Amino acid sequence: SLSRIQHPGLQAKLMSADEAAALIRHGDNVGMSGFTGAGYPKVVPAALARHIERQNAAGGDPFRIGVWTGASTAPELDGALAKVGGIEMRLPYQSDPTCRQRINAGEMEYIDIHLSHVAQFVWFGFLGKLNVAVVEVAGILPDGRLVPTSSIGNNKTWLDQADRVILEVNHWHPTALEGMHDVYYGTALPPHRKPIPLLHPGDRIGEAYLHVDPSKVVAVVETNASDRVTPFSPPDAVSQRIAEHIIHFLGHEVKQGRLPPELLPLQSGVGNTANAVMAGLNNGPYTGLTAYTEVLQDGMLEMLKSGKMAMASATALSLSPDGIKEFMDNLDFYRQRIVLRPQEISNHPEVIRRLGIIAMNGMIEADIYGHVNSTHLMGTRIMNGIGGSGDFARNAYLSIFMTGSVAKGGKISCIVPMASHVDHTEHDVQVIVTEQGLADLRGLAPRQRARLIIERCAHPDYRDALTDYLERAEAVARSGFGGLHTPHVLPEALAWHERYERAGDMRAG
Ligand code: 0RQ
Repeated sequence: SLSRIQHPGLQAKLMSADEAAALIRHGDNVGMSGFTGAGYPKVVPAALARHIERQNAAGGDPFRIGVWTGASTAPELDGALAKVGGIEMRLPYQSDPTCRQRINAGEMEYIDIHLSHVAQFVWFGFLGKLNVAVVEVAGILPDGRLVPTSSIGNNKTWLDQADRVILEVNHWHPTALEGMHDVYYGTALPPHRKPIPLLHPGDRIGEAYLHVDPSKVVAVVETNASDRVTPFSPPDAVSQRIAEHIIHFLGHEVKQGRLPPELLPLQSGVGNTANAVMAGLNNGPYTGLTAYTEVLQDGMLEMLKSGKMAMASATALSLSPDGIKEFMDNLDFYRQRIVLRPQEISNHPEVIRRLGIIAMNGMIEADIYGHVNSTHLMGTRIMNGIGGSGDFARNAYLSIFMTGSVAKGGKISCIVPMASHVDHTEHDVQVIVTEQGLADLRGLAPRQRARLIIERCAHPDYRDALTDYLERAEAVARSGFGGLHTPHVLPEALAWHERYERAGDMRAG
């Protein structure tokens, strides 16, 4: 087989992961490839972690770096570096248990950033200098252009902005990926920006390859290792009910003439619930569907396969082992139906607003007025991050948030008097869905929203307590303390969370 490294100058830079990792220094900001477990470097981060561990064991100076990515990666990257205390600052999204634990223990800093903002924040210089890029690619062409992998994320920006570049060429990625990507190089800085010429989810507006200045490449490492693959559990009863409510609602919108029969491009978040909604749509009456999303999971792959979905745009694939096999076995089919783009385009507010996306994202909790918390448990502990949910929710045609009505076996209500952290304000949340039902909040004022959310979405165990809270809040306002627009009993607004932290149960007793 042809070598995957066809540029002679870059072939001359082949070395081991350990040698490459030794080129990263304490204090460097390192831009790594990787998005939801796809296309992250597989061996250099682990080699760096071993190096840091040895240095720590020898009692040397602390060695810590900034780790910037597309989104979440895998245990070999986030897990390995967090475990040895090697991360000073992490951004913009993570979902690794060790990372999470370190961040919440105050041992590691983390900035949670809208995924569409990251590239431009780096171009603007808002985040400081990017010193190193560690980017996984599927191959290097004779002229030095790079064949992207199962994700693009922020790779274009890392390769442009870093002083030193380390490439991991992973033989596991099929060469037939070539041609699936669309890397838009027309981004400029304000005040010189022009409209992004993307009018349909399938439009190709850029190039199939990433560019790098070969003189910046300090190392090339070869690997042959799989992306992180997580099997999906079959949809549980709660996810299935949520999916049914959403599908019923979309059907109603079509009947009312507010959605075309083929709907509008779908964005779907990560996880089992999102996957269940896709499975539901795949069994539904719709054809000619499209997706303009950031992560493409198994559910969408099945819709492409069945022909219900005509095409899908994303920045990363996040497939189960079965999904990967299906994808690899039928790459010629999927290459004509999937476009992978940089995340500043997959999540671009301009494009999302223009296309009119139906956004469907998971949440941790919502309050009675419709403010949504996607990121923090009990207001203080980070779970993952806002990811792209804000990019889509604010700019979507329809913004839907979903969760089970309770968590931890009923000890937590996911509908609360006041959200303990707000990622999406009432202004960006049009529909809330739980297995109990769906609240369509469009055109409703705060107290009307509250009554509908309690009636439709709250679990029966918590419904009376929420109604009681709302009524007492109204009484407090009527007695002269506060307003009736968005009434609260302020000293009680977060009492449910406080009770859970103290007693392990939000229910009074
Ligand atoms: O914890 O596993 O320890 O029991 O939170 O809950 O129900 O499995 O939810 O997997 O759908 O994730 C918001 C985290 C939901 C996700 C979030 C506990 C619960 C469980 C997970 P355990 P579920 P999901 C595109 C869009 C932000 C990013 C985003 C997310 C765990 O959807 O990260 O939308 N979203 N990106 O027990 C305390 C509550 C709780 C709670 C659930 N109210 N209080 N704990 N849990 N509700 C993708 C990207 O941007 C990359």
